[in-house]
Amino acid sequence: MNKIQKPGHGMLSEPDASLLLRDAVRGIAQPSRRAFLQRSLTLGGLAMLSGCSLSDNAGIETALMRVSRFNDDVQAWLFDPNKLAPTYPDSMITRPFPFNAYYGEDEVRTVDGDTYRLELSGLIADQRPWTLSRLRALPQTDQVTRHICVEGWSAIGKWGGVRFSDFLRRTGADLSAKYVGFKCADDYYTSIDMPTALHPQTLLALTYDGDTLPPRYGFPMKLRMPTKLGYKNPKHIQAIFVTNTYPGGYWEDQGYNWFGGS
Ligand SMILES: Nc1nc2c(c(=O)[nH]1)N[C@H]1C(S)=C(S)[C@@H](COP(=O)(O)O)O[C@H]1N2
Ligand SMILES: [Mo]
Repeated sequence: MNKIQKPGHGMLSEPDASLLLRDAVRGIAQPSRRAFLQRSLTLGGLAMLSGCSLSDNAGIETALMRVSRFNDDVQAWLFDPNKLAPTYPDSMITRPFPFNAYYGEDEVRTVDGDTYRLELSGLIADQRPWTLSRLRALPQTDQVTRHICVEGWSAIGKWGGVRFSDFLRRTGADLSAKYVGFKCADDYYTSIDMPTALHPQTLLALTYDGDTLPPRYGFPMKLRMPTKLGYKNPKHIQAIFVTNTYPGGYWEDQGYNWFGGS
């Protein structure tokens, strides 16, 4: 792929890879499938599934890429959207938490919080735009979860904000619709399935590690889903829409699989 490799966090160490495989397997609902994967999804199993040599970090990275490109049906079968992703103690938070985007950190978008309005469209009854203060006035929750990027790194972080299911219900979104799409302040966009949108760990995140979400992590707001790979988690969200027409995404339209389950 044509993403620029940023120094510092491009590679995954072997214990890190084992950890995220263990987490992924724990997230699988059906005991028989879980047992099968617990046997096969070791680093050796990953090598087998992906056909990659895992003798070095570059190999692990390529293997994770290939596994993430499993077609959507296979991923939907492997990753149950009703299951909770693992959470971690604050002491395990990765510091500093890595930055990633399709551009470098010197080009991070700055959004003016005072004039910011979240736009809603599509199959949503109440489409009044939201100010940041109205979003902050909604009930908030936080969680420490692992973010996994297909570029081959993972990191644990703490995000706080509004449960997305609460937000969708409050705005009268059609919860029987297929997709929720996101448009961002940069040129990024992505979309998710409704079951993932309604997952209890899917947050409209307004804070990172207890403070206002900094620009590099997506100020004023990002969608945080521990059940999806990094590229499915849009930062700098400007507009949200609910639709039955497949909306695609920035990386998805370049060949990344749409389901992107982790
Ligand atoms: N708006 C926007 N959101 C984005 C991206 C982006 O380029 N623009 N990159 C995605 C990818 S690939 C990753 S891994 C995460 C990185 O989030 P972080 O900077 O909080 O680590 O953001 C995701 N969301
Ligand atoms: Mo990513």
